Amino acid sequence: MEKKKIVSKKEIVTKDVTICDSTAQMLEKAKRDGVETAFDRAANMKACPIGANSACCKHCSMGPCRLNANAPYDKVGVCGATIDTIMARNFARMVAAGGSAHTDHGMSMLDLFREVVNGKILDYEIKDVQKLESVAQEIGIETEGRSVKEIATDLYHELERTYIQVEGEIPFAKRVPAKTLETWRKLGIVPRGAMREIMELMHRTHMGVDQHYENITKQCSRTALADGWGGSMVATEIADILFGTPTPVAVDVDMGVLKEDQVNVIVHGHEPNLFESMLVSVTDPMIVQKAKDAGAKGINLVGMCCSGAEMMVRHGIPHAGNFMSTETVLVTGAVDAMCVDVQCIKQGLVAVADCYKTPLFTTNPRCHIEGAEHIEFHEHTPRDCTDAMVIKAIHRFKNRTCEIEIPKNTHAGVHGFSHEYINYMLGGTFRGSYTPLNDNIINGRIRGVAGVVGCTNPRVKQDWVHVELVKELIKNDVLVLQTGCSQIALAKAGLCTPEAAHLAGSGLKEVCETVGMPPVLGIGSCVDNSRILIAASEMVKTGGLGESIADLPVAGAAPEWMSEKAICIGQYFVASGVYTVFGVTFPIVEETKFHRHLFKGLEEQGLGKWGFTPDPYEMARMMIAHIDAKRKALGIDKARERVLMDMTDRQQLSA
Ligand code: NFS
Ligand code: SF4
Repeated sequence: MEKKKIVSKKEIVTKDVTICDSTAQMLEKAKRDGVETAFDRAANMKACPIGANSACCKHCSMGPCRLNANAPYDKVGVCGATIDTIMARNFARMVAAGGSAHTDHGMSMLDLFREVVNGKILDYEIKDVQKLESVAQEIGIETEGRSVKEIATDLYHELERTYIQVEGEIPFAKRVPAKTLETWRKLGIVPRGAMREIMELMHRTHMGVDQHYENITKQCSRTALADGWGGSMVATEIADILFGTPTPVAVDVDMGVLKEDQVNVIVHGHEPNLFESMLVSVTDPMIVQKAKDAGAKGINLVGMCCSGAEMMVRHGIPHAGNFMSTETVLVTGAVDAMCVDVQCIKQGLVAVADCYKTPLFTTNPRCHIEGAEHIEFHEHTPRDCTDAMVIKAIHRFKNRTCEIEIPKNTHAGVHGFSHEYINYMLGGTFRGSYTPLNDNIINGRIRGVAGVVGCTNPRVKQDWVHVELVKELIKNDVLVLQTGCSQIALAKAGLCTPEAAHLAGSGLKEVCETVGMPPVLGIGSCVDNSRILIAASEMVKTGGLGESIADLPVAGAAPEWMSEKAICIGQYFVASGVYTVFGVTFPIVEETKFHRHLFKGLEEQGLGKWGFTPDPYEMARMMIAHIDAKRKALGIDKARERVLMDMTDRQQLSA
């Protein structure tokens, strides 16, 4: 293996940067091998404090203008823009970029769906007809006595509006609880098509256009909602229709899923079409034979990041790790190919892959990386790309030269709790229902529901904030729903098993044991956060917990966020009515008008609000306090006291 010179000066202490044993082990090996990762770079790259506050503007060449937290509040840019305008514009552009990523992903799914329905793509098919029909019915498409093709054609045209519609409300606005929708209408933030909203947001944040932070925030919400209830939701629903709706499945997570005697192929990224085709390639008997001829026992397909999470919940494909483990997994030397598509792909992968002679393939026309080999993926002929990558992986296996060290850690867990399954699991009859969930919230066994989601980030100890936060929440009877890299963090900590119920408070524990479910329900990828929105809507519609999403005893968190997508997700949860707390850092100066607007003003308008703390225990406290306040407003706070008293009484009796 070729040594690369480390340019970084400050050495990292592995136990300080991650609680993932495998990642730590590989960071030690990386040190020995002279390989640098984002952990090293984070230690040696001081974050710019002005940028961290979004207090700089480079929207025109009269600047760039730098204001900062310590400058007088009335200091303005050359054009006169205030710090509130500058922060709001920067924040808005994060929402626009993040929303674009999800909606473009959703649009790719819709393109694929159209070509499948037209019969132009034959390698994919509609796998879940029941889901097709239920989604169609929900948005007013007649299904009775009609063929799959007719329904699918109508559904395609209807969902296309999510992106290109110039006027009117997006189709999934029909899923929004009436009172929440009424608030959006009053504020003028019901999304039209995503393309229009993103375009308008970019226009309004241009130099010399929208210069009122409140008005910018409105378009921010509208754009974010076009993602949550639009782009992301379409991505999820179409993926379910084409590839199947997830149901609970036992899966192994962590780097121990790599196998020394097999050809290891990792798919990392976001869009499931590539991964689905790869699944077919690695099970093709002719290709498997080629692997055996090369001396391998077989081909081992493994996922990472969000596409990994999607394949894990849908097909039980093992998952090797989250965002901050994508470089370190290559340090094992055991990866024979890493195949990526879009989003969260660190450019740093190229250098690490190069050190271990692991081929790194880009596949999407939107994402080339200098130094990586590009084999373009075409949905009309998907196998051309995925077969070629596997063949190259087999070649690499045969010619492995570097030392291989695979951390021996795997964690079995149950994942794949789609909102449909939660319905069924708790309903327990032919007809699923959210009534038992609502009942358990009303009677206080479950205090509330939290969505804990999002990235990992080398600015904080990997996985630690996620794990500590979730442990606190379940200990306090808060049921946790999870997606993305956060879900992988908790899976590695062993919390995605029914046995983890013993870590839950007495009420939640009782529910988990009765149903046989973990206290932490893994749902899938980041676009699958839309499933959490749907679950929240169902809770409102089921009754007893208020009239809008803002009334529910729920809260959200992205404790180790890093991407613009995360900001967009946060904003769509907030605009939907959810208190959403972020960790790491928050890109806004405190005690400014814009900060007050996000953290308080939006709630006064009937939406949710933002919160921030890097500390997991404080985060849990803030979320639980919010849940308790909502319980009180609903008049169900007393019920919980009774349940807890019952519990103590019972314990006293049995003592
Ligand atoms: Ni979502 Fe962050 Fe990326 Fe997925 Fe992971 S880093 S915002 S969780 S892989 S998108
Ligand atoms: Fe400076 Fe205004 Fe130009 Fe921004 S838009 S760089 S604040 S002059």
